[in-house]
Amino acid sequence: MDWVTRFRKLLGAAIGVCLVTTLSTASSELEKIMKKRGLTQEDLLAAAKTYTPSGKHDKYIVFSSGGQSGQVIVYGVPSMRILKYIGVFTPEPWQGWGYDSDTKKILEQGYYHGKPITWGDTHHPAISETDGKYDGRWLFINDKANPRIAVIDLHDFVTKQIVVNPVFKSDHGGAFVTPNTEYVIEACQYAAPFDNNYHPIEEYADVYRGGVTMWKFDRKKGRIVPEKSFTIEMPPYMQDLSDAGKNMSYGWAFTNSFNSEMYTGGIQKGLPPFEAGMSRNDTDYLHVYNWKKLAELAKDPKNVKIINGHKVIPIEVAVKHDALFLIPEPKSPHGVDVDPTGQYIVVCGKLDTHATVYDFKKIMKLIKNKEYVGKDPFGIPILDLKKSIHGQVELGLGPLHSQFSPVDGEIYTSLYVDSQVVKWNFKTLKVIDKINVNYNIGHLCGMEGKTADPQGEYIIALNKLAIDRFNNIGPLHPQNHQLIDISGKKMQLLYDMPLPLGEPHQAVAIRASKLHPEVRYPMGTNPFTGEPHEGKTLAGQERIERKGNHVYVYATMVRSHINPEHITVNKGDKVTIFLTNLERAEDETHGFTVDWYNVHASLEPGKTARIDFVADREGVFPYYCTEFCSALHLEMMGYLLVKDPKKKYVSAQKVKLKKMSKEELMKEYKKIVATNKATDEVIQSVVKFLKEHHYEKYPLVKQLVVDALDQYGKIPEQKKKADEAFKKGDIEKAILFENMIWQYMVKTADMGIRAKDLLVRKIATPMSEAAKRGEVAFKEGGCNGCHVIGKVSSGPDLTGVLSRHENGEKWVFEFIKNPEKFYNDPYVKAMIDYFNLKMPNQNMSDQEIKDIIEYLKWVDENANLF
Ligand code: CUK
Ligand code: CUA
Repeated sequence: MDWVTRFRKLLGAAIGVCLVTTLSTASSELEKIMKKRGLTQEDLLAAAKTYTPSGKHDKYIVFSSGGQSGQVIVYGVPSMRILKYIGVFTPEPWQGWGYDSDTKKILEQGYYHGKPITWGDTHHPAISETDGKYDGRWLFINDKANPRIAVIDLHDFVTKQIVVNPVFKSDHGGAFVTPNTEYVIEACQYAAPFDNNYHPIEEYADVYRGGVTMWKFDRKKGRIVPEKSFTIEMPPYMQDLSDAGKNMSYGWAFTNSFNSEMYTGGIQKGLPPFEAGMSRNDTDYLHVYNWKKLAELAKDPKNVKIINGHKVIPIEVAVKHDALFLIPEPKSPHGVDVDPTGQYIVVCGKLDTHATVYDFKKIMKLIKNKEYVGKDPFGIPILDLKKSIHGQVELGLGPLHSQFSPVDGEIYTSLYVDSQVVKWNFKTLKVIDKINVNYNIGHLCGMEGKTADPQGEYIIALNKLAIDRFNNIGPLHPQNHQLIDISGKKMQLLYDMPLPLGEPHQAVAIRASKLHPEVRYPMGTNPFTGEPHEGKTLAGQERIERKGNHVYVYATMVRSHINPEHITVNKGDKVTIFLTNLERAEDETHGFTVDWYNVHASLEPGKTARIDFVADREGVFPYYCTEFCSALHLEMMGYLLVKDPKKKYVSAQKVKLKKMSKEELMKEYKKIVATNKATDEVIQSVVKFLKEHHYEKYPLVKQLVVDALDQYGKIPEQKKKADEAFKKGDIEKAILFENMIWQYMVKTADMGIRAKDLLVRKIATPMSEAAKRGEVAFKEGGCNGCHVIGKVSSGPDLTGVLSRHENGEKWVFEFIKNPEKFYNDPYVKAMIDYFNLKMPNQNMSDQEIKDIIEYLKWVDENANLF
């Protein structure tokens, strides 16, 4: 009855607390470690600002592009702990992403001209906004290589949609959202013909085009609506990054470019390469366009051309309606960032050492007065650079991207060539501070740093190169995300995080408090529709159905079995397996795979998934759960048996199995029934405790109790089956069902005890620092090997021990210090005889013993809880 004893022990087990040492011992210990590891005071300060103790959570959540992995990386700030890789454009095996039929469908949405694409070049994640502030509901990200945009639901951190751009052949300036997420902006990068035909490079200026696609987002459905989306045609200037105006500049958007030269390369013909021709002019063009007006225009068929089934607003139409303008910008710029008020638009030079600050008010005045300095070859009015700007600031070499802080005018810009972050003021046009980063920073990520409500506190430098920062792991190094504290006057570098998925161009950070993800799905949900899955299967509904040569399996998974456990099909059959995870318990995910068929599904609590394959090979194929979900996880399996209908099989049964006698069976039956009874008593005592102490008042405890009772609720049905079998005289079967009951009890007790521990922590009197240390000493010193608080186990219960002896504290102190001296004391001798064990000398220090006594005092104060 090992388990029952274990639960009894656990029941009384003391609760865990973190290690706290006195300040003086701590500081000498600290000095020792500093010396040994060569740490400075500044290092310690940095550590204190990032280190996040076990169980503590981060203030900010970062969504980083996963670069060429085509995924999104989720991590916390300030801890820089990676929390998740979200499968987006490419298969992600753990999540079953691309290995079950439901997720394959999403990946198929991203097939480019019908071709499966299994990689992506993600650049810019964007969080959905309301009034220019993050609302934490959706995330968007682009794939530059195959112009696509993905929609990720932040209720479950799962990709729900991929759309392919119908006219572009690459994109870069996306995903960016308009202030109420009306549209998701996707700007083209490499100009190409909008149709899918051959056009010689000599026709570049005539046929090749760039542009910006405005993808309409339906917030209620959480999906992009392609029919309501449109593209604004633009000259083949190689549009680059974009940003939407906000507040004052709401309704407008800005996209820069780097090839106003319309240079077409030709290195193989003896011409200078692209890089020379594209950076020839001193200026390129910032595109300024009124998306709000263009969206209205796009509704009228007169104003659009339909290309590849998609609405395109021609340049002439945009110009005619005063909705598209150009302003020169210093050569080959990169980032364009709108400040929180919407008045200032900061463009970084890349090849120019300056940042240029445009003033939206000035731009609007020029537009209102139709004050143009000319037109480009496509007839787009050009505004005067000098008259549009607030000013320019020399920042350093290779300025790329910018982020804002809550301090008025304060802005942080990355310097790629200088490997620095520069803090400056875009209003006063003064540089304030610079910090070196390692090395070659691209984007930088502020906390909500590009919203109308930037939070300041930190900047993350997203460095392209790591060079010497980490252990050498071969020629391909990780990328380096560096956390910088910007709360003080000087920026302080806090932490280096190597990112093994490159190249993560951009990351966005949001306050964790703004995210409200679910921990489970309503039972039988298809996460991609939010509706009950076609294959939703509840307990008792498991079945195998055949329709012609298509076999449908409706299966369930719950700790620790898959139902059904045998699936027999004919070679050549199509097989569909629907799987429902019946768990309600938080984090009880099961995985599912079948040998050889290259399928895998991740089944989070409540989810239903579908798997399809053709049973094209004869044989025996084990299937099993791929998550270590319980102690009997390895037993969570079954067999797919594929037989060839054309073959005759001869029986191979030769092994004679020894049968148990009726008496032996009865003995085993009684034993398991008794175990179940004892376990149930333990469960009932926990339930009693929980009820008496009003567990329902504590949401976290309540959740655990609900999870526990969910397991417990499965017992009556099993009991019925056990009793029926017993009545029929099938004791063997009755034993098996009783065993199943015991499994459910173990799971109930497991969670019930966690609930009780948590509850005790909530209602007990607070522990003094000394008592906390005492508890640690009690556990680490091994006292709890024999003494269980609240229970008699291999040694006496210590509740009340301090009042059991005259001058109790002194007695206990002496006894712990020198137990040997007491072996002949009549009381101690009686104990030794009773337990057949002697209290050993644990060589505790005086301080430790004193702390343990403080702990025992706390135990006595809370004796009613144990
Ligand atoms: S880009 Cu990579 S550093 Cu794609 Cu936003 Cu600038
Ligand atoms: Cu379910 Cu392992």
